[in-house]
Amino acid sequence: MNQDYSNYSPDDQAVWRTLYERQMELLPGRASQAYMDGILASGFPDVRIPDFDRMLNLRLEPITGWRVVAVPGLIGNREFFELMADRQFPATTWLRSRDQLDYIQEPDMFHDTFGHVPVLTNQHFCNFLQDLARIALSHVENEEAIEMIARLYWYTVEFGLIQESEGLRIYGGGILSSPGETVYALESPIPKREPYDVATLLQTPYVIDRFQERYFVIDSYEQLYHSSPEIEAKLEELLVVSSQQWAVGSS
Ligand code: HBI
Ligand code: FE
Repeated sequence: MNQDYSNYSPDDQAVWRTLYERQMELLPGRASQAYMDGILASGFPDVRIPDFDRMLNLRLEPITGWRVVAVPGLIGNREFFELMADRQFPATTWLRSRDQLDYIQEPDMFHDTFGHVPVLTNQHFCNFLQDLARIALSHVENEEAIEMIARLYWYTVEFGLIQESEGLRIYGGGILSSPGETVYALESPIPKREPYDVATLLQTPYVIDRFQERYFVIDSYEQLYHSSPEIEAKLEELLVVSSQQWAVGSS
């Protein structure tokens, strides 16, 4: 599948521009430095819908070797992780409508590209993502394993926070593409904000239809990347425990 750029109507471009300009007002001082650097480096400086091949991939590939590839929408876990193990980030090509500006449940092109792509200019983050995809592929037939990996993915890649020298910042694409949650995630007294912990994340279910109640904070992208071995070990351990419980349960 390819992104057919000529398909975008003037109204699509106008919706994108509204989303882009509103987020670019909010993100300085709230988005991770890696994101703010990545926005420019990955070719977003103007307000048009990004052309995956002519704008994003031309800049992204030389930096971390990653590419954005067009997919029709949510794809199966196997295909999803196979793409990411091959340094290809799946992005939808459809855009939310004007009456969905504030929040949509399924990731659209604004979520996938504006939200996720800029941090793909950070090598440690990319290495973490590729490791996570490889771990997922080695357990891709095990639904419980995939559910635990999806949780860790959710609380990092989608809704992760990072403690930087200037203060608490956002790197999760699900927050960065949502005007409401961008402010809520850093400033609301409601959600809990806890240190990144592999065992906790693998075992913490998540909600998809409202702002998060818990956020997890990393100290650096190196910390994410260096946690890959612990993710693999803890996942294996939890799967053994669960199979033993199952065995006991059914004996
Ligand atoms: N497909 N296109 C797309 N984008 C996603 O973010 C995505 C997906 N399929 C599966 C999925 N995410 C989640 O289940 C992963 O966290 C496993
Ligand atoms: Fe996403």
